[in-house]
Amino acid sequence: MTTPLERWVDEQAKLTKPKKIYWCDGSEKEAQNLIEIGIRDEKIDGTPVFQKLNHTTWPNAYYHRSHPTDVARTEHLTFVCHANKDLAGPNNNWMDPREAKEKLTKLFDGCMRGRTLYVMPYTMGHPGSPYAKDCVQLTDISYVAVSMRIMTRMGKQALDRIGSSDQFVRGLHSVGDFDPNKRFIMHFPDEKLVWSIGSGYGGNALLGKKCFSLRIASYMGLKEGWLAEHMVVLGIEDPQGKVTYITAAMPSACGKTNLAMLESALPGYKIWTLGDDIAWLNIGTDGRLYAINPETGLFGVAPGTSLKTNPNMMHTLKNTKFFPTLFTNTGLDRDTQEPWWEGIGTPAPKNAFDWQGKAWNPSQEAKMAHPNSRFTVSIYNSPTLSKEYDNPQGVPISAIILGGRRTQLIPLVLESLSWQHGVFLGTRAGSETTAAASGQVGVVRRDPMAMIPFCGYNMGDYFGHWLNIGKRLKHPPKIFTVNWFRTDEDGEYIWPGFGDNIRVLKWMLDRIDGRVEAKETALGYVPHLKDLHVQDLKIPQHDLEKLFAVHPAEWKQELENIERFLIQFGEHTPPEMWQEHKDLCAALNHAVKV
Ligand code: SAT
Ligand code: MN
Repeated sequence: MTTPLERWVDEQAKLTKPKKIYWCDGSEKEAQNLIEIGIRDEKIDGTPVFQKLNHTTWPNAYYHRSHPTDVARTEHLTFVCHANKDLAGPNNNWMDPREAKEKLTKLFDGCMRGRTLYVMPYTMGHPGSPYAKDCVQLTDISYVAVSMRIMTRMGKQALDRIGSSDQFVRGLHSVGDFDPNKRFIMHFPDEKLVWSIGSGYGGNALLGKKCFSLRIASYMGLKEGWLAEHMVVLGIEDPQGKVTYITAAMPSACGKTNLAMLESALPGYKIWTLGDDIAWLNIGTDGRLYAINPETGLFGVAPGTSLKTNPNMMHTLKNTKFFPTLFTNTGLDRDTQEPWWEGIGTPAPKNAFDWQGKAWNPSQEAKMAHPNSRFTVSIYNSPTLSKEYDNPQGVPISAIILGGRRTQLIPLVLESLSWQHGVFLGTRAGSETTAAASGQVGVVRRDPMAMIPFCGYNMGDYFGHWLNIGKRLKHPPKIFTVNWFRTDEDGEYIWPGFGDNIRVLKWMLDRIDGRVEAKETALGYVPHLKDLHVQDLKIPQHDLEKLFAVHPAEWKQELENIERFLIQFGEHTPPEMWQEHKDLCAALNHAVKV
């Protein structure tokens, strides 16, 4: 008797026509073999898929150079194929599922000729967790198979869990011929199915990540009463040893990984890492919100990562507990075989390849590492891993941070007046775009809860879902916003960021435990400056004030922009959000008058 999984793999093989089918067991030995295959047999444009790095200085590390057009998520080629366009909403590209299948069937037909089809059973979430989900991804490149071993619980255990069930999330992936005109990432939420072709890049190709754990899972969460969010999960230990757990939503490449592994600038405080990208949030029997991180790896932006900005990550990258560590599209020192990126904290090597494999010329303006070059490393290698990381129930959340990258307008930190007001703070969030997605960098786009590229259904309904979750919580977390990125007249960041962000987290703990009062403003609660532990930072008082300055005139344009954004969702936008918008307009008007 064949199982539903075997039948499905068989059907996909008939379509894609690989030379060979290989079932992954998730072992370290297998990962070593796959890397060997990537070094020896598989190529991208003539370049081996993997190169061994210097194992004296970077133990267990391998280098991967992508196809030059394949360096970031391609949101314009990403579709959410609900039967009905309205369900996908204006926040998603939509295609009729039949049309999408027809289009991609042609592209998948024979695309694995001469290649190996790797079958990867994996679980998102700890296998003992009631919230875990079983999945299978097929791929035709060793880089994706090895990455999935790092990012998910992949292998035999997942296969055993699936057994003869047909309840598993399906993902079919092929790099195709890397042609950007034949690159598509298609989601079929009703079938819990993803089809992705033409890219080997993280968010496009590791289908357990954004495709399943956010787009498909957010839609499952809508129907089942939970939330799948683009959030880090961390514990903050205070000098008394009490650990408070929080989550934080921030768009890609806005410092989530640094926050999740922050090295505290305040003595006595310590951060415990649970996740750097995705949180699944469920309501516990005690009426609190519980978070699990469904992933097991960290897929972080390399440029800017150094012993100064994120020492814990640098230690993680050199840890050998879990094999292997991958570097993608960084620069490469030709003499020492070490990876290099801008902001690593050591001088650029003289004799180096840039991320495209070209001899690097320091006199040119070009960067050696791609701005979205990445490392992939197991979270188990992190020296700050929380002892609660594998807790099947997750951790109880006391605060949710909704962040973004704004050089103007948005204060360093803000506490919401209520859950509903907090949802509005998330809804009205905007952020300047980064290199993590292809397209123009540095323009403000509205990015509610940092989910605009990842919400697998109409975002108007998503706002309503957040409101409903709040109603069901007996002990809702406090909601805060943060913005580390505000600049002064010279365009310099005012706030030092990184390890000093603990000062903002400490204020949140003080608020959660009721130790300090806050000042009510038109935007929400802000700290009394005396309560922000910044005295030793020597930031001039007027600069500190700038971090919280509200200029109602600047807000006029912002409010119009938010209104235009919310209008798009028509009747899906909950009336509560319009009420909050109205209240904010009135509060800012009042602020002008006083
Ligand atoms: O592209 S990924 O989704 O893997 C990383 C990111 O953009 O957050
Ligand atoms: Mn992300």
